[in-house]
Amino acid sequence: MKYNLQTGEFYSNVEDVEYATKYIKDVISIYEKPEVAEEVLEQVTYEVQVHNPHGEIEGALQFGTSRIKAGDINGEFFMTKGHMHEVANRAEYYLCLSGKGLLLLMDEERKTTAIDMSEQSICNIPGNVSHRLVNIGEEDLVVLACWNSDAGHNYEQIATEGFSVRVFKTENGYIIKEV
Ligand code: PAN
Ligand code: ZN
Repeated sequence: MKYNLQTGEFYSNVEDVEYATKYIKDVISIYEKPEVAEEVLEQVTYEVQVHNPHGEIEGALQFGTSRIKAGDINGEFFMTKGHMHEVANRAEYYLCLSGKGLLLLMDEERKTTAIDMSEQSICNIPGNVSHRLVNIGEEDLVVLACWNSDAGHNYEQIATEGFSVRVFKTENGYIIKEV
C-alpha cells in the first residue's frame, strides 16, 4: 500500500482502510445557528480515512487522513465534531498536508488553545484534551493523524457542552469568540 503525501489518500492495494463521510445533516447540531436550507444538509462537510490493520489492540497504532471542506454555517466555519478519546489519556499527532485551519485544543478546565494549521504544521495532542479541526481557508483542510488503535472517540461531552470558543468568518479572515 502507498500513501500520497500531497493528497492524503491511501492508494495501491488499499487494505484495512476505513472511509467515513460526514454530511452537514450529521453534524448540524454542533453549530451555534443551525438553521440552513434543506439542500445544504445534504452537502459533504468532511471525510476521514483510517488505516487500522490490528483492531483496537492496546499498544497498536492507526494512521489516517481528515479532509475538511471549506465553507460555513451562518458564518461559523466548517469543523469536525470534536472529541476526547474514550481512553482519555491517549495522545495523537496531527500533521497538516494542505489548507488553512485551526486546531482547537480544550483541556479539562475548558481552557481552549487555537493552533494554526497550514502545510507542514505538526502538533502533538496530549491525552485528556478535546480536539477539533476548523477550516478557516478557501480550500480543503487536509490533516494526517496517527494515534493509538485503542483510543476510541468520546463525543458525549462535546455534544452536550461544546468547546469554549467558536470560530467565525469575518471580512478579513476569522475571529475566535468565547462562548
Ligand atoms: C481524527 C478525527 C477526525 C474527525 O481522526 O476523528 O478528524 O473528527 P471527529 O472524530 O471529531 O468527527 C482523530 O482525532 N482521531 O482520534
Ligand atoms: Zn482524536
